[in-house]
Amino acid sequence: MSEPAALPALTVMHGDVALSPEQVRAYRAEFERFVLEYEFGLREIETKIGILRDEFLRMHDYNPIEHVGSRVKSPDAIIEKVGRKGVVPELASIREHITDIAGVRVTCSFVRDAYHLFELLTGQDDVTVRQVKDYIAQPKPNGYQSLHAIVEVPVFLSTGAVSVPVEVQFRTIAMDFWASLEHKIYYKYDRQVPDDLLEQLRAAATTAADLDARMERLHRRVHG
Ligand code: 0O2
Repeated sequence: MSEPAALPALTVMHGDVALSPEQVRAYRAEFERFVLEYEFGLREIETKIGILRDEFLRMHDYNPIEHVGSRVKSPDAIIEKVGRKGVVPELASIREHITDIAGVRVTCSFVRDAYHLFELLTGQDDVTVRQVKDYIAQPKPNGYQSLHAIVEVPVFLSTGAVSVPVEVQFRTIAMDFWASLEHKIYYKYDRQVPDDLLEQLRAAATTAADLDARMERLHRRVHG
């Protein structure tokens, strides 16, 4: 009996179907374009936040923003979320249902600044608010606090305008400190955090909120 013919080295399987190198290249180009739109959406939002920060600094001699960070979700994280949320694994469906592929985090000095920046950004004519989750007014059961907005911003490409969703998180330094530690603990214990640690995290979130309130009172007393 003769040996079966070896598959060409570049054959890639998509389900039960073998893809040709051209098809693989086309998929890759489509995915690159998909991610690129989110990178451009991030840039638009970052520019808007940067302009607000510079205006505050130059005209009011006050900087309400401590730090701005941004990221496009990694392909692995997108795939994980697609599986977890039961989204159809096709680009059009992912585009519709996964709204935090582009994310900007704005860390502010005070709670009041977080809300103020949220109002200033979401009040802009070319920014459409798709969803708001106010975890400052209503913290998550684990203590997590932050103000989340999914906004859509137009990006003008050579092929025309596309509306790109970007998740913007507004929080204080204390909230950010808490969230980054909680995130590390969550992954260290592979999402099964022991009860006593969960309790301590909740207590720490309350302490962080107290600190925010106290610092804001001090600030108001000094600056009005
Ligand atoms: P990363 O690494 O920041 O991208 P879900 O994503 O299913 O939890 P949903 O409804 O899609 O929830 O969005 P939600 O609740 O607005 O949360 C999205 C993001 O907020 C998360 O993104 C985190 O960045 C942050 N976040 C929400 N809850 C918590 C929390 O309890 N602890 C911490 N540390 N961060 C939180 P990703 O994709 O999970 O992570």
